Amino acid sequence: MSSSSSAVPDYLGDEDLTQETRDLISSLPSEKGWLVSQMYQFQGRWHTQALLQGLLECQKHFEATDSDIILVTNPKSGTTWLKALVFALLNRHKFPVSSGDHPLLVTNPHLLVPFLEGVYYESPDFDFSKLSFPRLMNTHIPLLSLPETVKSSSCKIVYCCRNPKDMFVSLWHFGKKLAPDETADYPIEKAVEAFCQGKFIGGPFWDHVLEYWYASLENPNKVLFVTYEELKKQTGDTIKRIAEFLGCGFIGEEEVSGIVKLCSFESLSSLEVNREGKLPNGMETKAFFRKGDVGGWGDTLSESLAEKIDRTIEEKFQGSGLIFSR
Ligand code: PAP
Repeated sequence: MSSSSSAVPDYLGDEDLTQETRDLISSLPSEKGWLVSQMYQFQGRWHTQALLQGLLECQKHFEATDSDIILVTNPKSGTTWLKALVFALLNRHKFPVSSGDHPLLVTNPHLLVPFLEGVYYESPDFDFSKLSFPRLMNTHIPLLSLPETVKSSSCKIVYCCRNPKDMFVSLWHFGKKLAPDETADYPIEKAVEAFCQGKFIGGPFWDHVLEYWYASLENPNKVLFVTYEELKKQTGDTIKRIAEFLGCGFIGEEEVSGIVKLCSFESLSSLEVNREGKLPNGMETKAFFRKGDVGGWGDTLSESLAEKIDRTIEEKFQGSGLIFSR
């Protein structure tokens, strides 16, 4: 499958839509979006047409097994990092983190952990049953749209959430890098407005986060909720929480610090594969590594835009017990 430009991934395009998807989207509410020309509302959430097709295929065909592990995020909330951490954790006996030939040293995390709806769109023939067990996969699919077997099986979900201002800013820069021509004339004020109305890729942001948040409270053996910020502040302790949740057995302090080091922003972003590599869809791997910090939104958002996001977030998360720093 071809990309619409050399850098834009297929799943932001619309070149390979099936007739079934075209028929469906013609009946869905649609909005002109930032980064993608058109977004469609399906089961209450806004999707790009390609990822919507991936989601529909995933709903139809994906069969979860009890040992599966699914990493869930909103885009730009720590997906790449979480993939690296959990891959290193699960494979620590097969690939000791201190060994000089660890797969993460030569392979981008996105190639080690398949992205469900992206794969169902870009490579519909991909055989998930061939993955080694326990299978590790990731998705941005909202809880209510997950394939039935993900909900009915005993598979585990690790959800990572990020401060919305940092997440928005990360996506903003990602989009600009990926599609400079398409995004050049789009004012950030308009993008913030759309984000706060929930009419943004994957949005509403708060619905995505809150449904997994409440699921983690109701069913803590099924869903573990972590944040990018706690991963930053207490990486080792958060890895131990994830390991315990996944039933990984004993994990020594040295192994934990080896994983922290191997998967750190500094380490991953300096590897050749993540500086100069490309994913099969043509995306440059360096697009997944920018600053990797907490609270860096200030260099992109004016005070009034930050205030607008803060007000929205406070209103939407009120009473949930989830609090984001201002
Ligand atoms: P995705 O959802 O498209 O896969 P994702 O990996 O969630 O993207 O987001 C990329 C963000 O994670 C970037 O944040 P920034 O724009 O604010 O800098 C990227 O720098 C950050 N990131 C990637 N790898 C790491 C890492 N190992 N540690 C910390 N942050 C990281």
